[in-house]
Amino acid sequence: MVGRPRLVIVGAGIVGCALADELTGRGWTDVTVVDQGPLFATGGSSSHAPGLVFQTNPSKTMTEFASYTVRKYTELGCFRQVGGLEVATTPERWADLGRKQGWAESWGVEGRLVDADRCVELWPLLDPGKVLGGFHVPTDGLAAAVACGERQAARAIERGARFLAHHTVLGVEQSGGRVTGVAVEVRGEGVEYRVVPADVVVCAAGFWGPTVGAMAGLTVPLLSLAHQYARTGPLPGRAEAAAPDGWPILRHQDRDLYFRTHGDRIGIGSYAHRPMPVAQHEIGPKGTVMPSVQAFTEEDFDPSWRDAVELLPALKQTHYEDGINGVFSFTPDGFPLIGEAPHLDGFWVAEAVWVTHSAGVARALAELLVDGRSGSDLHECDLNRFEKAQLSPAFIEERGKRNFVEVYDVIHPLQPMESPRPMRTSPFYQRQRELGGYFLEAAGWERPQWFEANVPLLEDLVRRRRTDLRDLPEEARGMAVEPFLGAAQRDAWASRHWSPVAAAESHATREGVALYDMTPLKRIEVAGPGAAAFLQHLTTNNVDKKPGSVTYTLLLDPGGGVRSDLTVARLSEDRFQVGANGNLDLDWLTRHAPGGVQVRDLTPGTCCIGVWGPRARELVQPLTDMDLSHEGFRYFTCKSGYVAQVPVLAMRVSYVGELGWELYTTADMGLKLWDTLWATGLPIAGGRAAFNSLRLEKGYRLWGVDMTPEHNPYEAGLGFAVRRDKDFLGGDALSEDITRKLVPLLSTEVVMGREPVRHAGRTVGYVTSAAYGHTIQRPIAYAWLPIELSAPGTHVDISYFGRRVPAEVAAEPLFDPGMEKIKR
Ligand code: FAD
Ligand code: THG
Repeated sequence: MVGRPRLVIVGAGIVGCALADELTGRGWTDVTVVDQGPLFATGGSSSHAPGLVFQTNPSKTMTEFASYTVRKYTELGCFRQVGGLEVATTPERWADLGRKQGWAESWGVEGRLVDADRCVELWPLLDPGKVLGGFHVPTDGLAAAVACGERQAARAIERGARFLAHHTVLGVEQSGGRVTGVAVEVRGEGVEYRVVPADVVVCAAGFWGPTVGAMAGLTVPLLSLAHQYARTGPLPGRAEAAAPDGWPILRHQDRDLYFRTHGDRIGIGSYAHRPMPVAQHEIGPKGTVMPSVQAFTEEDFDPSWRDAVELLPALKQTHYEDGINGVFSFTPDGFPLIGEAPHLDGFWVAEAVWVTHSAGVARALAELLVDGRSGSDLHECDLNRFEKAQLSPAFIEERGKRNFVEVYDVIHPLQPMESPRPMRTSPFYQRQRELGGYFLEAAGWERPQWFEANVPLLEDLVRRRRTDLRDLPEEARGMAVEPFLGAAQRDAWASRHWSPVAAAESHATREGVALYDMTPLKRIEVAGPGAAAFLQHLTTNNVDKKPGSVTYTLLLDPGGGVRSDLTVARLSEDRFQVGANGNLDLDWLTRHAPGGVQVRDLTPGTCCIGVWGPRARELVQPLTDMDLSHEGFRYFTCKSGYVAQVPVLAMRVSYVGELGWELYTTADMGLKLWDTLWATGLPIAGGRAAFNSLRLEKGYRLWGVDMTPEHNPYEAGLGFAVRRDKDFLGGDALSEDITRKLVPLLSTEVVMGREPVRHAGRTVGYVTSAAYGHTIQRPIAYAWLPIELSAPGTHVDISYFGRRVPAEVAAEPLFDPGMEKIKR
């Protein structure tokens, strides 16, 4: 954008105000914020939020958003750092608080596990007999949402921004695929209509987002839900003197409750009630003072009141008063929505943002607008992360409700939502069911973790192992089996959604041949006369090779951060098939494609089987005329042909690090392909648990987990995919001078990811992916560490549920460094 663009922000809630401040602070001062309500208690969610800010979140980005919000609002004087306390009343929650402490430590928030006595010291009304312990974060606290909005607005106004009350946006003006302004209704003496011109419009309309989005033809995937909040009458026993600012904000997640003090009263919020969706057209009639407040339904609150009294017996002395059913936004996955409309340039959203993350989100969006990139990794929050199949009103409603219900649940990192499922199924789904597949979900796809049909393989593996150990006494033999399977190195938590069958599938892949359903892998066609030049400009490696070539390459953002890693297969002079990581890649390619280059999502209409293992050639060669010899079909090349009756595109690529091919065909022929390969009697079916173990042994990164836009290719160990002798997006910003590195750790226990890594008592990094390496017989954890601690042999500790797990940096790859298994 040249010069100073004219911006209109729709909504003067805490998000709109924070954004006006962040933008004007970066020199974009031509900012107009319009709100249908009065300023600054506009009637939106911010007007009612009790403003609790708990910073700790499984997501690094969300935690950083919250920490920035705390810092900023503390400076602005609208935040009280009373601390945050989460109490456990069940052993499961108590254990989970240990996990939470790990996230806080990984993401740089100071927090401690405290015993029941300390909990009662912090919150004297707690029943000491109920509480097992707590997690205390001294820097958490209370944001006065309206005041924070107002103070940020004041700074923005000083720099030239305008805030217009009683301006209701009724339409989004556009021309030639670009936004040009908003049409507003102005209510003053009378009613007036006019257009506010703009180069950029940001929708920060809170739970009205879907309505404003619709004016621009955009689906804003959030559901407005009512949530209950009430205050007690005065409590004589509240010791003001001890904590003049109030006691810490308190969570009782085992009962879906949170608490704060309001002077001598206690505020109680509940997520325990039934989901109460509010349709967009039911939102408080225009002109009502507080559209975000619905009538309080006591019968929904009563069970929560009883739970509150049980935790805080002193509440018996009083009752609840002035309750509300307050409305705010829930998205299908709980993350906010940040980004630009795919089809309308200049129309942005900052939606479904809590007070907790408001300043952080605003900063990130301001960076995106002004610099073209944010210092934060926004992939979890990107507006365009959802698949088309995840944008139906029915899906948004069902997942929004599930997120409300699960908001305080202990959620395992692999645990999918229960409904709506199944959504997307590959053509092999029927067969996978018949094989006893244990399904989890990703991007809407049902993905088998392992197959119960492989239990005999497991039994066979155990028999072989016992035979290998026949010289040992019987007792020792028994003891040696569990560790061999990677079962003894995991606790009950790491054993969830896992089975030792994965060990058998993993060994069968390394020794025989296995079929892996790669259908969920995003496939994008890039075609047209400028396709080669376009991909050459957008990615880091040289993709302008002969038709039939396949190249591993990276997408970078303008700051050199890794946006994705891709395989680019050149099918013909002007046609490429890109193997990608998700919808964000489709969005990125579509957005950057010049006229004449078509970008198309092939995923739903096609499918893919990875046929991998030393016997892959023996399996496929008899079924095809394609020459599958090592010389006839080189590593990282592709060919079109037939496998029996099935037309396929075959790509000699393997994310598990074995000989083999990815075989692509159209959805209609998918089942035929599976059955044809299966009928040979050679392969087994492999699931994602084995897959993940195999790829970690090879050191193949998983984008979004191992590396994100926060990291450059050299830090991520992907410098080999960068060609410095060509021009590409993000290349100018790249530096090989690095201070941190992604490295493999070998440890004694299987961890899950996101755990802090310590060295000499100091937190030095965090784990990304982890698995048991069945071939190398060691638990593997990839981790980010400072460069001075990245040398193989360095000893560190992983903190797992507060327990110290010793680990050692290893050289990579951990398996087949000479590539002998792949290139033969
Ligand atoms: P809003 O504050 O709703 O602002 C959106 C603005 O857009 C409104 O002012 C509205 O008038 C305006 N607008 C909409 N449509 C138009 C239009 N067509 N034209 C012009 N203007 C328009 N979060 C926490 O972090 N901690 C908590 O403890 C917490 N507790 C909560 C308790 C309750 C009872 C509720 C209701 C919410 C709570 N939240 C909490 C959530 C939090 O309040 C919201 O997520 C946050 O305030 C949203 O801010 P916003 O600026 O996006 O939306
Ligand atoms: N298959 C295909 N496309 C993909 C993936 C895939 N795109 C997204 C994601 N997975 C990309 N990730 C990888 C990671 C590693 C490799 C392939 C895809 C890989 N790397 C080799 C190595 O690092 O040794 C070869 C690299 C090279 O020769 O340049 O195989 O699974 N279609």
